[in-house]
Parts: sequence; C-alpha cells; structure tokens
Amino acid sequence: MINFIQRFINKVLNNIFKRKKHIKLGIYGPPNAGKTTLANRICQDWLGEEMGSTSHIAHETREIQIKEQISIKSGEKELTFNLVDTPGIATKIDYEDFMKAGMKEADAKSRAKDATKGVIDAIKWLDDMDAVVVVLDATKNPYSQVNITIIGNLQARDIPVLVVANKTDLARASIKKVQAAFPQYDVIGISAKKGKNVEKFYEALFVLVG
Ligand SMILES: Nc1nc2c(ncn2[C@@H]2O[C@H](COP(=O)(O)OP(=O)(O)OP(=O)(O)O)[C@@H](O)[C@H]2O)c(=O)[nH]1
Ligand SMILES: [Mg+2]
Repeated sequence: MINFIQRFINKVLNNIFKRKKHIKLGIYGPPNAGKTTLANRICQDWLGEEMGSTSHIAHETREIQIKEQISIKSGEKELTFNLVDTPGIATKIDYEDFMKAGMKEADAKSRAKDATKGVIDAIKWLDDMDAVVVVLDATKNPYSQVNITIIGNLQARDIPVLVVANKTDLARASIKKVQAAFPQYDVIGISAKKGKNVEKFYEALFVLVG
C-alpha cells in the first residue's frame, strides 16, 4: 500500500516537473516582421533543422507551427521550451495585395482566406503562452494598430514579453524608435536573417523564461 502511495506521489511530482519543462514560447508580431526567420535561426542553432518557410510576401505562415523541446544553453544554465511560430496578425487582409505581389487571383483569394483563419488562431493561442517574443520590423513605424493591439493583449494577460526589433542589418532600422514605443519592455535589436546579435537575444530569453 505504502509502495503504491509512493509511486502515485512520484508520478504526480514527475508530471509537475514535466509540465514545467513544456514551457510554451510564442513568437508573435505583424506579417513579414521576420518571425519565421527567427524561429528558423533558433531551430538551426539548437536542433540543426528549419521550422517553416519564409517569404517576402506577407502571410506566409497561415497555421500555428510548433517545435517541441528545444534546449538552449548559456554557461551552466539550460532552458527547454516548445517554440510556437504564429501567423502574422493583421487588421486588414486584402487578396489584391497578393495579386500585386504576383499571385494568381484564385491563389491570392485562398491565401487571404487562410491568412484570416491564421490571425484568429494566433489570437486564440495567446492564452496558452507562458512567454512571448514579439518580433517587429525595425524599419517600420512601431506605433501601428496591430503592434499596439498585440502588446496590449499580452500586457492584459500578464504574459512576460520580450520585444525584438528585427532587420537591424538594414540602414533605416531604428531600435530606438521601437524602444520608445514600448518603454515598459526590454527591446533587443537583431538581424534574424544575418544572425546579428542573436547571442544577446538568447541571453534575454533566459531572463524572460528562466
Ligand atoms: N533584411 C532582413 N530581412 C529579413 C530579416 N528577417 C526576415 N527578413 C525577410 O523578411 C521577409 C519576411 O520574413 P518571414 O520570416 O517570412 O516573416 P514572418 O514574420 O514569419 O511573416 P508571416 O509568416 O507572413 O507573418 C522575408 O523576405 C525574410 O527574408 C532580417 O533580419 N533582415
Ligand atoms: Mg512566418
């Protein structure tokens, strides 16, 4: 009987620790900010594989993508999480924009439909996140309706947030403007594409989740 109770307690404790290991780290942001490029860099650095496809045409990611059990190390410390790449959040999705980017009408309409579903899914999943990296394109005006909505939603839910000002390899990128728009959060400037400052990004992840 005691053995049984002991096993039961061990099982419960194991489950608690397992659950703790399944931290969900979400990557959120507007379309085309470089979320999947960053997710790919994390996966390449720590798993040696890609996570998803990227494109200069917005709404390339239209479904939630999850990579489980990514372990990153910094000195003695180790951090394990499930990485969740999300569809870019937008307030307006117009299939004609995809046609202007060279897509055929039927493909553009289907992309717009899936992109709309993707936005809804991304928002639904917010509640499941333990921490979120908000990726913004640092060459763009940070005070957009979408950015403010995303950050406001995260703040209201008390979810820890790290803001990434991406595309710092481009001359017109401004980390300062992003920091000024969201002074309540840490902002890290990186180039997900070129791998610039990603070490600092990983250090910031330890502070965010660790
Ligand atoms: N110059 C530059 N381009 C970048 C950087 N990161 C991403 N890009 C480019 O920006 C475009 C969009 O990148 P994605 O990673 O697909 O962006 P996303 O945020 O996942 O976009 P959606 O899935 O549409 O929401 C691609 O053409 C990338 O190559 C960067 O650090 N510097
Ligand atoms: Mg993407």
